[in-house]
Formats: sequence, structure tokens, C-alpha cells
Amino acid sequence: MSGNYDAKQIKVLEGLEAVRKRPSMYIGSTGRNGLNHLVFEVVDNSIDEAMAGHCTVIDVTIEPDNIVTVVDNGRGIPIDIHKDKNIPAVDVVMTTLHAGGKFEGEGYKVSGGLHGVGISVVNALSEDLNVVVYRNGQKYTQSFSRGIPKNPQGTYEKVEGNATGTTVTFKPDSTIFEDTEFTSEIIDHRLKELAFLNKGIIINFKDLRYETPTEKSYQFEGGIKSYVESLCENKTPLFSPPMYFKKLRDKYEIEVSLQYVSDYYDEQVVTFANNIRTKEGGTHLSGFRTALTRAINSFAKKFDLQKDKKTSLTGADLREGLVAVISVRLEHPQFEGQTKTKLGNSEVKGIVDSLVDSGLSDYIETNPKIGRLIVQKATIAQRVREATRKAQDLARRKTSLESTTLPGKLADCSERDPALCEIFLVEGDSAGGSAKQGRDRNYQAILPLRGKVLNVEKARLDKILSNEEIRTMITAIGPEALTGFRVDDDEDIDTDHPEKEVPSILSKLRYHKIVIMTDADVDGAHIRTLLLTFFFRHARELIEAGGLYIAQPPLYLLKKGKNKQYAYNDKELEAFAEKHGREGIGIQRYKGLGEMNPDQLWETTMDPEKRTMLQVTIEDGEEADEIFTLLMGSKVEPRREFIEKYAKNVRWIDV
Ligand code: 0RA
Repeated sequence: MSGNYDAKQIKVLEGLEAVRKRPSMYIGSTGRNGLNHLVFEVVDNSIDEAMAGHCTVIDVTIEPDNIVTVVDNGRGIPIDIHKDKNIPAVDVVMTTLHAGGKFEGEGYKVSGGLHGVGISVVNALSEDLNVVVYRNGQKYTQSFSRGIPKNPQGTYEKVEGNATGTTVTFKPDSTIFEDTEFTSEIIDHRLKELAFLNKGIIINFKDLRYETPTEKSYQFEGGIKSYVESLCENKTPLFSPPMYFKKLRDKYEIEVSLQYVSDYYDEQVVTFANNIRTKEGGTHLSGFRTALTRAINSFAKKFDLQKDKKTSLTGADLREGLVAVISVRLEHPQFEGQTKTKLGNSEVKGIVDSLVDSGLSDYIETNPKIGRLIVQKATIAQRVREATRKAQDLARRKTSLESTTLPGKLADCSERDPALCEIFLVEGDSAGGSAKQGRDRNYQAILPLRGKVLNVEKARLDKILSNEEIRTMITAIGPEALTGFRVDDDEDIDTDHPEKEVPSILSKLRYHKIVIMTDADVDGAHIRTLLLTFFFRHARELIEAGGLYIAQPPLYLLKKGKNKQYAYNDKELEAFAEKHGREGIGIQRYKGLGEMNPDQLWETTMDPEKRTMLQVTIEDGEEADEIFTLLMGSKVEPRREFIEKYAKNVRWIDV
């Protein structure tokens, strides 16, 4: 018996050792994302309990020292002695790869978890992990160190009452992770998302690491309907409340909520499969889109709502201003795509198509007013698209966005391979002058922008296209950058063929690095925000392809005796003062790029050997969208509130 037991123990150790040797295979990376993933892995297990109908409350707490505790009131991980292994079942769950807490046979219908690797992976990657289970009138406690139980059988105590649940506390292993600072915003966002996706569940989040602790509590009785409402915040919805339906077929379940907003042209469809955000879309999204187009068109036909009977509404017409959340649950999800966030199950397309078609048709036939509003809105979109197409053709021919005539203000570089080329969008002529003289003309191009850039958030398409600064910019970069202006239907949509690699937008542009270079003052920040808004709304693929950067000019030139140093923030200024003594430091504050001579600008901001540039990423498209709507949109009151709230601790969130 004991020989057998030892053999099994060795197998367990080997499993955990594999995780510790190659953590990225299990959690994606050992950076922040991988670290945060540990929390999600534990929470997903509690969510599974909730989906099985046994858990109503989940508490997540980050303690100082980055120790995380997840408490749930589910059934508790089984604590009886596992027949084969002769140790408590919970210890098996905690130490066996892919056991994932779900035993064969009686498993749950569906389960989440990005990599679905199970809680044992968290255990293997934690310096310490403590688990407490309440079940069968007992309290079971066990502790592990880097996955290895500290006590071969754990501790059982009798307790009063019949409360059940699981508490997992873990401290990530600092020898595995680059650092062990959890990211509050990302965890908070995911917990909120999970609360939307699992109607009614209470998720409490506490971050106790800072002087002012964060305490959030999420519970949404409306589920994904509340999610759509929150995505529409500060926008003008077409009807109220958002449409919602839920459908079941065989072992597939789909929930859809949707709304249209009238002051916004993009679409925002957020999709999930088994609670996992499918950023790259997939077969559920394709099915939804096909059904949406078909259902609305047949409604329009049935009630004779279209004057022009020959043309039906296209997918693009019906996606303008669309805000939707789609959540599917299925037994064996296949995740594909570059980041494994694309649902690949081919059968899902047809199922979702048919369920959404019937759900949507039923809804608008019961609420014909809403159906009419949608048809009306899409018809306007259709007309605008037609007009824009004409205007764009005209504009192209007239001032020739596509011609090879580059704007006069552009100081182009001599290199012809776009992959090696950079373009600096520089605020003002004087800074533009310095940049032109300071640059390496072989591969760096300069485009000075005069005055304020148009706020695209408030302008209509035709106005944006006729704006001088914007035209100049897109002509220089390459008109293909404007993915947000695509007027041709559906050409971008091929979610069914993951094998077909879409070429990066960068391959169509004249430069692979677009660098925003503005002054380090309020005006500079404003212009930078206007430019970011423009790129975010109309050239988002360029950002997603990693083509947009923000230059970081220094704030100060510090001198003391022979020591000379540029400081890029106040912390560096402090450090210099600490090091060289405060007396007699010469501080030159740069108010504008124009104050730097060309050599200095090169040395501090443009020289690839020395500069630091921020690459603009869309870490969180939704949040970016919210902030842009808030800061640049037409509603004033929420903007004032936001500014008043954050004015005191402004910092650049990694936009
Ligand atoms: C295995 C089986 C059952 C529940 C769980 C694991 C479980 C795991 C975790 C992880 C965190 N919280 C959890 N809660 C439950 C089913 C137990 C039964 O059938 O009673």
C-alpha cells in the first residue's frame, strides 16, 4: 500500500514541478497577466459552484504583501478520503494537474477558466497556500508550500451549524513571478464582468494594500442586461430597457442583450463563451451577426417599413451604434486565434444564428415599436453610408487622399521600407522646426501639426474628412490607416476562418511607428488626447497592431557643477537632488519642445538608443471607450464629475 502511495506522490510532485518549470505554459506568462490570472483561476472555481447553483457570494481580498484570499459559500471542495490516493479529496484537487476540482462523471455542465488549468496550478506557483473547507459539519484545514502539503492529512475539526464553503489564501511565489504586485484595476474589472455574466451573484472585492482601501461590491439582478446598460452609460439609448433574451438548445445556452445608441457610430459587441471574454470573436459572433441582419430585414419587409424596397439593410447598417453582450455556454468550447480568445466550435454558428433569429424576431414582434426604431436607425445609417461613400470618392479624386502627392508640411525620410520608418506628429511649427533639424532624416519623418486638432468625438464623418489637419495626417500616414471609415460592407468579417491570417494594418502604411510628440504641458496633453481620440475611433487597428507611440520629452535639464542630467519626471528630479545635494542645482524647466535645441531634442526624445517611448495599447477597449466618451463626448455633466474626481491624482494610465 505505502509503495503505491509513494509512487502516486512522486507523480504529483512531478506534475507540480512541470508547472513550476514552465509556468507560462499554464498561465500565459510570469508577468502581471500571469500573476493576475492566479486570482481568476481560483475565482473561476467558485463561479463554477455558482453556475451549478450552490454558491451566492464570493469575496476576493488582496491583503498588504499581495496575499490574496478568495472565499465562497459553495458546497466546499470534498474533504473525504479519496479512495485511490488515500488522502483528502481536497488535497487531490490542490495537487493534481487538470483535476481542476471537477471529478470525472459528475462534473459540471460547463466550466470557465481561460486555460482551464485548475487550482493546483495556483498552488504550485504559490510560496504558501492555505485552504479551509466547511462541509459535512466539519472544518478542514490544509497548508501547502510551493504545492507540497505541510501536513500529510490536513486537520479536521467539528463545527456547529451547516454552513459550507471554501476559502483559499495564497501568496504568489516571488521566485517565479517578475513581481508579485496584483493589478487592482484588472482584477476589479474581471470581477465586475463575472458579476454581470452570472446574474444575481454577489462578488465583493477589497484591495487593502493602500492607505485608502478599495471596497467594491457587485450584484446585478439584470445580468448582461445590466452590462449593456453600463456600456451605454453617458450615451443616448434608442429604447429602454435593453432587449434581452435567453435560449437553450441541447447543451447549448445563449443569452443576448442589445441596445442601440444614437450618438455613436461604432459598434460595441462584447462576446463570451463560458464566461471567457472572446476578444477575437468567433462562431457565436458570426451567427449573431447573420441572424441580426436577417431578422431585422424580414421584420422591415413584413411591416413594409422600407421605402426603397430594392436594397435591404446591410450588416454594417445594422451594426452602427449597436451595443450588445452575447454570452454562450457549451460543453466543449474550443478556443482558437492568436490569443486563444476566438470561439472555434463550428456547430455554434448555426445554433446561435437560429436561436438569435427566433429570439430577436419574437422580441420585436412583441415590441414592434422597438423593431421600428431599429429599422429607422439602420435606414439612416444606410443613407449616411451612401452619402459618405460618394463624398469620400469625390474627396479622393479632388484632393486625392490616395495620390502620391504628400502634404507640403511633411518632411519625409529617405528610407522606403515602411518597417524601418517613423513619423513624428509634432505640435506646432517651432517644435516641428527643431524636430526637422534634430532628426535622423534617413528614417524619421516629421509632420508639424498647427493649432488644435479637431475633436472627432463631436464631429460627423464628412466634417472629419474635410478637416485640414486630419487630411494631412492621414495622407502622410497612408489612408488605409482609417479602418474606422470603412464604408464597404462586411469585408472585414471572416470570423469563421481563423486559419486565414489577416495581414497587419501596418503593412499598408508608410511608417510602422507613428509617434505623437507634444509639449509636456496642459495644451500638449490636450492635443495628445485629441489625437488619441482620433486614432482610437478611426484607426483602432493601427493601435492594436502596436503602431502608435507617445514620445516622452524630458521635463527638466538639471545641472550641478559638471553633472548634467535630463529628468523625465519629478521623481528623477528628486533623485538628482538627493545624489548631488540640493544647494545650487540649476533647474531648467522645459515648457515646450520648441525650447529645446535640435540636438537636445534628438538626444532626449528621438534617438532610438536613448529615448523612452510609450507604446499605446488598448489594454481594455471598454474602459478606453468609456473614458473617451466621457472626456471627449457631448455630455458635459459626467465629464465634470470625472475631472473633479481625478484632477487631484492625474497620472497616465497605460492608455
Ligand atoms: C470538486 C467537487 C465539487 C466542488 C468543488 C470541487 C469545489 C471546488 C472549489 C474551488 C473553490 N471553491 C470551490 N468549491 C467547490 C462538488 C462537490 C459536491 O458534489 O458536493
